[in-house]
Amino acid sequence: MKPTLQQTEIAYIGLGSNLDDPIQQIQTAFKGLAALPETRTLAQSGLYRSPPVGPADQPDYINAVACIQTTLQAEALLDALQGLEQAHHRKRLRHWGPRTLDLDILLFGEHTIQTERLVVPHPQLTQRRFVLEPLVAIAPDLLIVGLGPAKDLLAACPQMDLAAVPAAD
Ligand code: ROI
Repeated sequence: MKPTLQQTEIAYIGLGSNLDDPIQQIQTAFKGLAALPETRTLAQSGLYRSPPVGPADQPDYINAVACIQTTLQAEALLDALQGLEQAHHRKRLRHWGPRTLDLDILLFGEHTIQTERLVVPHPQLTQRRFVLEPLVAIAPDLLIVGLGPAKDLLAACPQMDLAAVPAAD
């Protein structure tokens, strides 16, 4: 029998951290993403700092977005991301509280997914400027399934205090 051809997908991953040297956490996570099996990184955004959405009594967050190409299925990618979070000794002290590393599948090709473990496109995508800004920075012409141009979502997204972190040289 012929082997089935592996479906390749373009996925966008949101990265966030506000504990244990967040800038370092995100930079290491970028490397971890690039090293995932069946996966290569196509683009990674700069880093952005923002105050917490949700409970205010926690440190500022560092956020970024990566664009990857993968032949992993969505749930296998989720497993791999959760493995990376654990490798960063993920601490999540409470719901909507501080965390060492958060890796979210924002988009997985043009798929809409709704399982117990995974909802894609990410349900908070349209509300979160700290996700949309880095996303549009690396994919200015992106069309999001069911939602429209990413640029339009960014224009409609509530303002927040979001600052680009200067690249280290
Ligand atoms: N707030 C910001 N600014 N960035 C995040 O990544 C982030 N992640 C979260 C909550 C607690 C909702 N707030 C956040 O999970």
